[in-house]
Amino acid sequence: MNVELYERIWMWAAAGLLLLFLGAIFLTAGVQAVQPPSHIETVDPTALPTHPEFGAPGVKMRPDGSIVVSIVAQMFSFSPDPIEVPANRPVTFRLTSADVIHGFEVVGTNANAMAIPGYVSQFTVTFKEPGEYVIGCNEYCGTLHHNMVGKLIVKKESK
Ligand SMILES: [Cu+2]
Repeated sequence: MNVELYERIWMWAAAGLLLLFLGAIFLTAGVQAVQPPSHIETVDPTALPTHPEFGAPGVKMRPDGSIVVSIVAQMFSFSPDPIEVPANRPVTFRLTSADVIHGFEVVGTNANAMAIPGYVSQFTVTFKEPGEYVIGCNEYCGTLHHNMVGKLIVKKESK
């Protein structure tokens, strides 16, 4: 079979791009731990105010010293806000939405998940750098979406 030179070049270029994109997926998933939250847990979005956990969202410490933050996202805020967690300790975020799909991204970190009504998204991160971080909603959720920001305060651990 005779394949023209230019066609051959384009075929190799296309194959190269595919390999490059696949490599980027494996690199970010494996090395930088960018993974979709796969925690499948459901919750009734209409009954959040009386839910034992999401009825009173906030920061709690487990007996082993790790931190759990329960968060409810709704138009156009996050609850609690601000969120205060210690540095250098695993922090498990558990979030859900009371209305529509929202995003929850701690800007400048790899903490990033969707808040989906009816589901609990869960992920664990350890913040090494104390400071104030902006939490942004990165899913368009309505007319005031651009105002939907929160604050995360990572405090230096005092021991
Ligand atoms: Cu939003």
